[in-house]
Amino acid sequence: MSYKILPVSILFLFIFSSCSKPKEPEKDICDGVASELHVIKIPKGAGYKRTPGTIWYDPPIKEIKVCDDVLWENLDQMHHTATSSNGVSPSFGTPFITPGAKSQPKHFRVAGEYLYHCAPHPWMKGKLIVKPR
Ligand SMILES: [Cu+2]
Repeated sequence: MSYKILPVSILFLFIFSSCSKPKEPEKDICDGVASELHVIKIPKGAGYKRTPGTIWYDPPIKEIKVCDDVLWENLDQMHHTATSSNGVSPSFGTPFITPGAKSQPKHFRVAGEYLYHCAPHPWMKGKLIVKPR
């Protein structure tokens, strides 16, 4: 009797072992990439000045590359954020950055233009341009 069961069980073992083979982990597009960390400063007094042309984020337009990180440093005496504007995808946002503090780095993996502003002071505007590598 076992001579009939053995080939069948071997067949099942074969099928199951080929099914449950662990998949190769997907390679992260940023693995091995020499990415950079960029710092954008929020100048002192930025929150009060609504006039166009004011530098709210320094630099106001920052060019980076895919896989780079950006953090914001708040040199002002008010709380600020860097929050992606409507329609920006993928969206991003920092929590409130307290005076003198830095945000956690944000990681950018998709090329494109990212307009952002400060949530409590929407006249404060900045732009990131993420270039492909
Ligand atoms: Cu603000």
